[in-house]
Amino acid sequence: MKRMRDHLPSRRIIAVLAAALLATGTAACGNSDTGDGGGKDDGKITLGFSQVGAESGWRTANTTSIKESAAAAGVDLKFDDAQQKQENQIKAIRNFIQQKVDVIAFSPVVESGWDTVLKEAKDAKIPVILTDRSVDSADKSLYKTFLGSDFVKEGRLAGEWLVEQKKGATGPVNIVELQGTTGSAPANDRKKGFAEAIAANPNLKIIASQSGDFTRAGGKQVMEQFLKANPKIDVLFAHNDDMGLGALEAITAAGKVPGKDITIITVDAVKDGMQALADGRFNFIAECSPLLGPQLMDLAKKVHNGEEVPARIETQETTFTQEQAKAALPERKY
Ligand code: GZL
Repeated sequence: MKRMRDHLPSRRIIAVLAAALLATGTAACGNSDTGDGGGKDDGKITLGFSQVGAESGWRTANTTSIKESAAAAGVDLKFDDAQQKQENQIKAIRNFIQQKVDVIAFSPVVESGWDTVLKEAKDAKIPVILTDRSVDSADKSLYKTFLGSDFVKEGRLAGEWLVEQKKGATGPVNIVELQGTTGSAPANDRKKGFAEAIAANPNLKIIASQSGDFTRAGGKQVMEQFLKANPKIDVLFAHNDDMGLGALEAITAAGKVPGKDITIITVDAVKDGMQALADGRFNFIAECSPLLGPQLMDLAKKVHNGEEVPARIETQETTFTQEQAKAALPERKY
């Protein structure tokens, strides 16, 4: 049988070849979503972010920083709020893998239980960035970097201030502690740093310590229990402003004067906490900055491009007394 092409005029052959090339070209373009993430050909990177939740003023400020920075950096942000549940974060990360995002970032609600899903991201060749909170995975290859605070230092600064304030104490100084979310890096580390610092003065004793889950409601509820069970409370150390603000309601309802009858030390320095400090209802705050967005976007682009980044990037923070809060309040961004 004569082969077809022997009968086609040369113009036809060129048209057939052109159509074939075009089809191949289109197919190649359509398959560009080759698991190298995004599948976008507009040069924008796609970042999947799993947020802890919306439990505190700090978290709200952190979410705002991330969303505004993504928009400013031209990063296509896929944002998920896990409502403080680890299973929701794991689900979100799996969705990001399915969607073949370019980079995954998240703030792990608790330290443990991440190796399996982080291995899935690694197998999918999607780099992961930890922000704000860290994980206790032994395998450091499961993520590219950690961006956030030194929580042990925050706890230590809080404790050192108290040691200085109470160095003249002759009798026991009874401390109650409102811990953050059980199992979370900030709760574990702030507790550790504070306890190490107050060991310098044997009069300083933690007589009760319980989680208020970083929320105002939790802080109020647990402080009510502390007040019922302990007639003499001299100091409250709350792992964040929000639990301290909730505790204020319980302290006042118990007929005590916050900032005077009970010295109150917190962490974060969000606007409402700084206002309580300036008003004399709090006594000292160790700052924890939520403004991680700009650095996160820069890191996301770098890891997507395969650039080397430091294993750990710590935010610069300070502390505030009542006088310092009064001076700083007008400039506070969050
Ligand atoms: C700390 C952050 C903590 C804040 C809380 O980096 O993870 O979680 O201190 C927030 O206010 O809920």
